[in-house]
Amino acid sequence: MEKHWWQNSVVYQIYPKSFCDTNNDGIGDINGITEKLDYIKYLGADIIWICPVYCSPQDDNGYDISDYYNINPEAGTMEDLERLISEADKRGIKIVMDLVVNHTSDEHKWFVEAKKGKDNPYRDYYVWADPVNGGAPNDIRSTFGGSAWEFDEASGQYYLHLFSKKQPDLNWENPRLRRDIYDMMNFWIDKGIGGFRMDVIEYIGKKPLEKITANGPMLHKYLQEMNAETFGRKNLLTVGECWAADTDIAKLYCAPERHELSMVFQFEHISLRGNKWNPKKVNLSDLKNLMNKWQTAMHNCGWNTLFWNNHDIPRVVSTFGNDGEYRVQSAKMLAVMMYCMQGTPFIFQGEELGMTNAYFKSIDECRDIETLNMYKERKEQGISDENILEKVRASSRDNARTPMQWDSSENAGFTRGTPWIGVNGNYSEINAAAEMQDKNSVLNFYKKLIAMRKNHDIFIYGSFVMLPENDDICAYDRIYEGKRMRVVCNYTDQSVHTDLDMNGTLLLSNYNSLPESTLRPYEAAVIEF
Ligand code: TEU
Ligand code: CA
Repeated sequence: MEKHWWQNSVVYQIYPKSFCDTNNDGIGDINGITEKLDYIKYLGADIIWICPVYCSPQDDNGYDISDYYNINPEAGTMEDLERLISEADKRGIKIVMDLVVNHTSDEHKWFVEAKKGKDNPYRDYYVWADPVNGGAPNDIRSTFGGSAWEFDEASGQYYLHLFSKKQPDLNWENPRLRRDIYDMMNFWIDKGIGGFRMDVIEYIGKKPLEKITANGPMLHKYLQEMNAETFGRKNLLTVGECWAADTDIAKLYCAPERHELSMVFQFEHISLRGNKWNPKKVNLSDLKNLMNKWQTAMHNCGWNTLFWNNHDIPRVVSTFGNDGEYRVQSAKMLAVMMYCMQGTPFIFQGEELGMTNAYFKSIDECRDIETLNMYKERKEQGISDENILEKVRASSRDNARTPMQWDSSENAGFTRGTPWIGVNGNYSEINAAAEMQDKNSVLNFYKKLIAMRKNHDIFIYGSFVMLPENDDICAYDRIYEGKRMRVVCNYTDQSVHTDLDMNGTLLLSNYNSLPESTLRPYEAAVIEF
């Protein structure tokens, strides 16, 4: 397979609203990202994906865009963004922008026009349908609760919204809409960005009246067209968010000869937790099966993303690890297990500090529309506050969205104003300033791990062999040009026995010594043979 710059890169994902606030209005901003570029450089990441900073009424924190060509005033200005791109460039860092084109805000001018009537030229930019038996066209549900169809009094038709009512779905069957999207993408490409992360891109080929949402019949035709019309010859990183992808579907997106995307986010490992609001602890054998499946299936015919966290997912150390006694050890172990595989790592802000879930005490501390809608629905069903809060603590997206913990000063150094969402109470212990000083911190471990990846091609190009260990241990080899690298992880808080050969050179360990036949709790090591 042809080599690409994004294969040996490491991405750092930023949720701008919660990253760093420079004007003390309580909301993180673009200048806050620029201010922290040296921190990202210290960590060793060389790509930054920033969640949406475009004009938006913020019904879904920027995933409801009202103007693709301008920056939301709370986030800053276009000049700020251009400065971020050029300052990042000086440090060898590329900026990947979020592309949200399955839907817009209902305040986008296209939708404002579309609502004016059936013969408005923008009507067909969105998905409209007549009532059926006096009600919604069918029973498709919105991800954020309730019907995905909203009635429009004025025209007597329904419009589709797979997310909130304020996020009407775009109609990709309309070639004029597609042209406008491609022009917008080229506007951003011309600003010198490094690529796009494509929000719920799997929905753009939808056939809602046939109840097809993800993986619709035209999806890949549109992506091939998009590739040809925009980033195709520019050597950018493109990554699609694809909750419904299995390995065969993933290959359709990223097999090189198909000219679609560089890679996709697949969520099978996250989905092992089961029901969103009723998650279970994932057992290692299921996880290992998935790792093996993806690593083997994509080798030489696609490219994987490697991630545990993003802005929609609770903190990995609290879900797959142990955020109590073994917080530091388990955070490091999970990093080794994930980021020594083949693929491009995506590290979500704060993950490199071992930041934990928020343990909200009241629903008033939450801001996320998905969480608040769920709360309201369940309250109406008579379910108790305590019962709902338990679900929120385990699964709310707000777990990932509490402010970045920079230091031990008030509000964790995120803002000197009032933060839009409260800071996690553990910031005096868990913060970047303290971790930079501590050579055994999670942060410095991530830094070492990233440097190790960059220094050994085997992590980028090597093949993958899962070793048949018991279900407390995850062990795999990477093999490349006659060399072998062995990764060994204890997934439990107990000592566990292994007969694995670990007699090689230690490259990385969370106990700072070669493992012995009894692995210590959450012990992880990378050994070169
Ligand atoms: O997420 C897509 C998506 O399906 C998620 O809403 C997911 O199902 C949910 O978060 C699980 O709790 C993307 C963005 O990442 C998310 O932030 C947006 O809210 C959503 O699209 C709509 O744009
Ligand atoms: Ca601000």
